[in-house]
Amino acid sequence: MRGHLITFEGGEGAGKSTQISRLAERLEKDGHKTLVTREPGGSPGAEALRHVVLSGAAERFGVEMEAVLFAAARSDNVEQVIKPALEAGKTVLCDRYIDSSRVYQGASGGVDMVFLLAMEQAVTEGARPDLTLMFDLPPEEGLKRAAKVWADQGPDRFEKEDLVEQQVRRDAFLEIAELEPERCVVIDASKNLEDVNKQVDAAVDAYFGKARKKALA
Ligand code: Z5A
Repeated sequence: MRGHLITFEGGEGAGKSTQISRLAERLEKDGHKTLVTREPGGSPGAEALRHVVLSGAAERFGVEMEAVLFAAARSDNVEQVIKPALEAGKTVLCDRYIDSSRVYQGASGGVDMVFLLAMEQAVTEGARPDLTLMFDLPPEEGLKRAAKVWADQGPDRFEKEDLVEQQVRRDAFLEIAELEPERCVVIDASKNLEDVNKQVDAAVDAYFGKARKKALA
């Protein structure tokens, strides 16, 4: 029995991490064995690469090199963490995944999409997202929220970029959601916490409802 892979995508400060923790708690209470992971990172090998890509240490080697490093980190997380959890029937909640590469390295970084999708296909074999929640928020608001978090550690390599770049990314996430409506649900992340909780719960409940029907058919 394969478990379920739910990914959380969107711009900075959109509330993905907040919602993942809350949803994980709720799903556990409902009896789902749940595993939370993140990208870049998740497995020990991928966490080692996280520092390299987010510190900007690889920036001078070019966007293709960064794209390959993100894919290498994903490959390790998929093999060491995500696939074993799915094979054990767990629900995996992943903070960023393939759409972040398509958006940050592809739409905004300019890396060739054919190259990116080939790497994506190679490293996610058997671990394609079943449901993707796209957290949509005007970049100005996302940066305001994220700035509170940066007070401690400062912005990372990608958070330093300007609002025009952030808007390109917002549009690119929304375009993916439009092109792949069977797996993507857009969450209006500008709403208050209670409202966002409700949107996330509704999307996840609808997904599990459909999955149950499919399993019985
Ligand atoms: N990246 C890439 O380029 N290619 C890839 O393939 C992958 C990633 C996988 C990872 O960043 C970076 O890597 C990311 C893209 C790149 N860079 N950027 N930018 P990360 O993991 O360090 O951080 P992040 O994913 O961008 O998350 P974030 O900035 O921490 O935001 P968040 O998780 O979406 O938000 P949050 O931490 O839950 O909330 C932010 C604040 O807002 C916090 O104070 C909350 O209490 C508050 N909040 C949350 N919800 C609300 C609502 N509804 N109202 C008001 N305030 C709220």
